[in-house]
Amino acid sequence: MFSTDDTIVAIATPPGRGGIGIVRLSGPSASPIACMLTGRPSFEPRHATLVTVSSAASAIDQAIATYFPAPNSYTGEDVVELSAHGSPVVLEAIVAAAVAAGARLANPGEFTLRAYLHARIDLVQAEAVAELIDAVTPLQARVAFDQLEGTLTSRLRAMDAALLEIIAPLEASLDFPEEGYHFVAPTETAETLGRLLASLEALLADAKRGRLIREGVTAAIVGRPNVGKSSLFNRLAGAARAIVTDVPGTTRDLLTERVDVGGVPFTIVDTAGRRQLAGDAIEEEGISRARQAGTAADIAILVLDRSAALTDDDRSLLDETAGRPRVIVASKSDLAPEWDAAGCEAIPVSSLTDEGIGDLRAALLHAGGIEVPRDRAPIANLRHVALLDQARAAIARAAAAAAAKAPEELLLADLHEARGRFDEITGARPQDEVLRVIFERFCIGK
Ligand SMILES: Nc1nc2c(ncn2[C@@H]2O[C@H](COP(=O)(O)OP(=O)(O)OP(=O)(O)O)[C@@H](O)[C@H]2O)c(=O)[nH]1
Ligand SMILES: [Mg+2]
Repeated sequence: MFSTDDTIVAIATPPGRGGIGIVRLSGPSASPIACMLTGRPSFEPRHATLVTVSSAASAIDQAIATYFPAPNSYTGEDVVELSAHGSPVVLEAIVAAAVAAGARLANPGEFTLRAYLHARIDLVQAEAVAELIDAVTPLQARVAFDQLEGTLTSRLRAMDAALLEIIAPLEASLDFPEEGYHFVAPTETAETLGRLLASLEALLADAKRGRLIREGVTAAIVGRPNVGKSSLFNRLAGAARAIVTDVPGTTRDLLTERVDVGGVPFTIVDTAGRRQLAGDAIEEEGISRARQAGTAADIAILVLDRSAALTDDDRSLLDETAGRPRVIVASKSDLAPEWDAAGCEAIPVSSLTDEGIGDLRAALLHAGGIEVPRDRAPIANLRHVALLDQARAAIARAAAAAAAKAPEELLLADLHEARGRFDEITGARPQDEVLRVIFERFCIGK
């Protein structure tokens, strides 16, 4: 399934037109094939060379060829990149000419897979490449880049080294029982395991934040009619997406917009104003959808008009949203207040002057359980979280066994299991099925 002895080719730049488009060749024949396409005898390593790319039939385009000999290339194999004009027709013709010259079309993620198989990167870094390419906010990109730089890998390596230090004397005492080298310091072992457990738990606690950064948060704006929900929605969206009028019951359909709140992708939903008595069947349907959206969202943004006295509708919404993640907005804060926002921990916000919008964004991050990011990037990958959790459970068992002065064999089984999970994360013990699932997520040319 994972052969690396042939030469693969693909367009490495996104579909569509652009100034430049890149065709990438990787494998033992990358350089001979590029020579055939360009009529050159050879390429100087890592030198930009102006070439004319031709098929057997005719010239295709002028391009810049760069040759990266193995092992110092992205894949660890011989790689040639041809930067041609960014026209799909031109790039496809170059790929076809390379295939005619003996290359094979690359599968999705195959360049990165080869980088992994040639130990240029580990599995965590390969996954980070996909996540970096897919990132939609700068924070997502930073988290992915951190993984690419090997942050998680080096933390795992440190924990693995600590495990090995515990394992070595245990194994020795098993091998030489007559030497009396018996499980020397169970208390010390239990303490070291306790410290390891704590750092694993810290990593896992961060993972929730990581998941939200990766997958985003949905926040529904709810409130009775005319309190300024759509105005707030437009403010957060940075565009006049929703219709705003002074007629109560303006919004009927649900409107959604993706916005970047402190680097986290939020999906904000504008909903119909909620009231007991709807004006017509359309509004009634809108209210029913608003109720569903309010319940389904991760966070409710409850808007209460501060320039008007609170009503029964407001109070029933306060009850309805209590006990779940919510942010209360005291809207129209540019007008004279009718009630005290501090009394119900509401954030005074004006969609007219922008007052309080920054506070609202911070409150959204807080309600979503995502504090302003610290310097340490969290793990955002579910595969990593699941394996780390199994490692944590194994180390917890070993720590308990050490504390109870259990036999070496018992501890060793759990400690080896924990190391096995670390190895699975970094791909030191690859499984074809895992690799297939990971690399399928890539697009072709990556
Ligand atoms: N002074 C002031 N007026 C506002 C503010 N926000 C909204 N309004 C006005 O309040 C009225 C209702 O605004 P909308 O945003 O349509 O309110 P809504 O909650 O979406 O209303 P429905 O869709 O009918 O439920 C409009 O006349 C807005 O101009 C604000 O911050 N300050
Ligand atoms: Mg509205």
